[in-house]
Amino acid sequence: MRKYKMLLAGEPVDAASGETFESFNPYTGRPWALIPRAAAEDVDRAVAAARHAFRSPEWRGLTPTARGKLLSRLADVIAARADELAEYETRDNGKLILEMRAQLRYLPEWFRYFAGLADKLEGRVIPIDRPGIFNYTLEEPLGVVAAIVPWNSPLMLAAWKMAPALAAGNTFVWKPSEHSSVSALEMAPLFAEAGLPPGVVNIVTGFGTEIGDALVAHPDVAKVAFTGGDATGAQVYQTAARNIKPVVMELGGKSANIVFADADLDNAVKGVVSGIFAATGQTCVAGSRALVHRSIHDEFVERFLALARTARMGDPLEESTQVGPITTRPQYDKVLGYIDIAKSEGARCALGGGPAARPECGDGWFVEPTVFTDVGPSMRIAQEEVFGPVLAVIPFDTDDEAVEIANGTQYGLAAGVWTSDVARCLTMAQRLEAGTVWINTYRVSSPLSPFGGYKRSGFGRESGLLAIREFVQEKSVLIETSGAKVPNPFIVR
Ligand code: TXE
Repeated sequence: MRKYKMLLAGEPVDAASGETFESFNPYTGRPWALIPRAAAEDVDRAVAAARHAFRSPEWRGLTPTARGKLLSRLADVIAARADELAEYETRDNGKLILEMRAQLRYLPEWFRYFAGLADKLEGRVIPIDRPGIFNYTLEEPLGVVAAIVPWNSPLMLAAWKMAPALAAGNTFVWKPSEHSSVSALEMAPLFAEAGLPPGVVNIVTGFGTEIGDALVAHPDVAKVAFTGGDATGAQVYQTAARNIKPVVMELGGKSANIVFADADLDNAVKGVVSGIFAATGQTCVAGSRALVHRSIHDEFVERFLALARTARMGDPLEESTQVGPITTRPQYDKVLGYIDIAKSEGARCALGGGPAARPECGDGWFVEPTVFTDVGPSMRIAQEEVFGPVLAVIPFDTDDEAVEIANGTQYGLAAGVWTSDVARCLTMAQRLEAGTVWINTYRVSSPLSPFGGYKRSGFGRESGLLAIREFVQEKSVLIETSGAKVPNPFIVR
């Protein structure tokens, strides 16, 4: 068993209590690493380290250009370790090595992109309507940013928060998921290697239910960046509200992949398969509802099932594996629970529908790729986030009906559209209530492109030019330049 330490003030440390917990390999269902089990006092230590670093000349004294260079160096250091980090992620969360490798090789781009923005926070000169007053603004960092991250893409979802927060001059306390802390702790030494001063990034590990509140409520945490489920998001939001604290949050979804009669069916089938079975459906943007035009419904389903049946399950470290295990035991139970709910609601199970009892799946937490047809838009399987390899197929007759069904959930993270009609591309992009609309493609992301939710999927944006604005505050400076005497001091000017 590998035993890990947290990162506080640049030092590898145990939890103050000395307690640890086990991290599981979802492919074997067995523990493989020991992670420090932090408590509130460890959160205090982490925030104090970040607060100290925020005020230190080593960090605050850097020019934004120098800060950007440090982030570029961090990108290089991560790039050199990308494959190694990917392997740790696969062992810890069971996602395919091919996917994690691609993700980790691309991850440095987030640091490079925001490194480039570090010295472009320019402030403004305001042509103020008060004679004799010179008014300008400063774009200042907030202070300590706390990031709470889930298990499905541990390093990527952390990087989406860390890169803009550091570029803007904040310091960082990172709480990975208790289900996937290993890659964060493996990354811990890289910050010093890149030349970041100690305490700029701190990692505190443990259970959300034990340290989440302490972190979110901590008076020295200036902002919380959260990705996770909406129920947890609501708790985080409440705690933040009680402490008058801003948050940015991404809370998952129930994304619709809409296939029109004029779509290139081959592409659409592959796109919808990838939307739901890639990452074993454990992605916030999973296209978990396929809305299919009635005229092509049967042909689409037939071709979809034919392709889905070929999915090779097994060891996620094998490059030939196409569908891996579910990351956590509770999530495995949740997915199977939703399969039962769908059956009891009257949906027709056209594929899968239970645990995968294949020899290549060993003792891991595997669920068969599952497809339900005859799904009504108001069924729970069509409304609630499953976060697993379970697709609900819903037929539609008109564009209006497709839009109504697609928009008819509380979520609004992403949507996919498959059509060859340019006018339809444009109108659907406009009418869909989702933070991202993919047209004739799915799951493309980039540091340059804003990402975030509409409705219950969250608020604020990660990636893209404006993401750095989540981590700055604007200060307005007003200077009297005319030399005029202060007029009547009892009247506000
Ligand atoms: O996520 P949680 P879980 C959805 C998905 C899944 C469900 C639950 O539907 O089935 O959420 O997954 C920390 N205060 N998504 O339980 O609980 C926790 O330690 C502060 C969608 O894994 O949201 C972890 O670091 N923090 C999602 C992080 O919150 C708390 C990705 C996320 O955990 C806390 C993952 C508390 N009270 C799951 N309780 C997406 N948007 O992509 C827990 N945490």
